[in-house]
Amino acid sequence: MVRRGTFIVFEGCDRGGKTTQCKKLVEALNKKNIPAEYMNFPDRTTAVGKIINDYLKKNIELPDHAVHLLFSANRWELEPVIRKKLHSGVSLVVDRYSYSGVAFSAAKENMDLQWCWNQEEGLPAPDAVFILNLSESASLQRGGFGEERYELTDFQAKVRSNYKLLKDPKIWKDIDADRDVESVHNEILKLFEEVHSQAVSQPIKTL
Ligand code: DGP
Ligand code: NA
Ligand code: NA
Repeated sequence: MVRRGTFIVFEGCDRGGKTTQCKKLVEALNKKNIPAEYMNFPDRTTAVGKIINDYLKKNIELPDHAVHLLFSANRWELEPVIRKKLHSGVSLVVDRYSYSGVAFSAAKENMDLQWCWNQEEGLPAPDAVFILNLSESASLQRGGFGEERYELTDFQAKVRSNYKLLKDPKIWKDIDADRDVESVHNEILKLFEEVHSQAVSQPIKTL
């Protein structure tokens, strides 16, 4: 019998080094002959993802509820792929997921956190969420934000406080992202090994 893969999600505010750390983890696992793949949300390459990209680049405007449903649909359209890969024994290292989704969407006025979360219910649940915590001072040192929607200091502060509301202590691992890339990577690798040894013998849960 093939042992299922482990499902890891990386979360955190923008500029915390999520993408770098995801890619380094996948590389390190593949070197150890642990099959692992990188996935990224929003996946801007799908039909829904193209609309999301236009929205983030401010080419189009959309009502906030509709935007959340699009981001959520983007996760749902890849749900069968996530399940299939995990069942085939591939571990997934996923750059943002429902926690980002809800933290960002609910940071807007008139958007209810529970309503946002309801759209995510039933998606495969990760075995662990690695949250890269970047202090505000370290964040400022990492250079300016880009031009995309949401890349504003006040908005990111709201996102940060929303993450705290979504924290599930059983699977949530806080990681200090103020340190250098290699130190953060080494901690992540250790955490992965702990989670992986448990996860492979357990069924995939749902959100
Ligand atoms: P990235 O390509 O990782 O920089 O992500 C693009 C942006 O999309 C980032 O600012 C976070 C945001 N985002 C991710 N998921 C959702 C969601 O479900 N809803 C909203 N409103 N924003 C999201
Ligand atoms: Na991403
Ligand atoms: Na809100």
